[in-house]
Amino acid sequence: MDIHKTSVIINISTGILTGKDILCSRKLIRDLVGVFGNEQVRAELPADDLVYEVQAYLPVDEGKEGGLFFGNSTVYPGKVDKEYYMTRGHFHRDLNAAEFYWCIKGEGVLILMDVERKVCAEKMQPGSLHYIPGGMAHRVANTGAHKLVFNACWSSDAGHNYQDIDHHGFSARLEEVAGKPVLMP
Ligand code: S6P
Ligand code: ZN
Repeated sequence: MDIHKTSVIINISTGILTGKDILCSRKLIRDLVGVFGNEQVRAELPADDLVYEVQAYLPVDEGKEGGLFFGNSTVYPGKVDKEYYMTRGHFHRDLNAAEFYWCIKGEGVLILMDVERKVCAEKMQPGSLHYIPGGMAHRVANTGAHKLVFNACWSSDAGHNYQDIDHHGFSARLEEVAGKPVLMP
């Protein structure tokens, strides 16, 4: 019997995925209208500044029950006014669907918000493992001077609800105050 190579390789030092089935997406400053608190400052930043990019390995169809998806996200260092560069954030469409994040490189903060809009946050550093329970919106801010890289694993039928965050945002923002990250209501 043949022993096959896998079609996807993860570089365990960098978190980067390689293989023909990897999807890539990027969010530039121009794509993030309304995401940061100070929209005027965002609009004045270079439009092609890269805020974050995501590699995704989706081995089964989206929506399939029982399958898993894998992602590698990189959030670049930067700020919009006092607010750190961060991901848009989302709830899963299935509020029962949890997710794991783990940090590979850099430093940051995972911001979580429940459906009552109560926010909490966890520090991300290489090796930190984060269990995101179902029903918690999640977003990641890079609080360091270098790239923040983290991997993720979530269920293929979790789905994504971006609308809620697009319309109402999170009830707290992560800002730099006296050189330190502070969650501001
Ligand atoms: C997917 C998982 C991550 C994010 C990625 C970008 O469930 O949480 O792969 O998609 O970090 O964040 P966002 O909020 O733009 O999807
Ligand atoms: Zn998610």
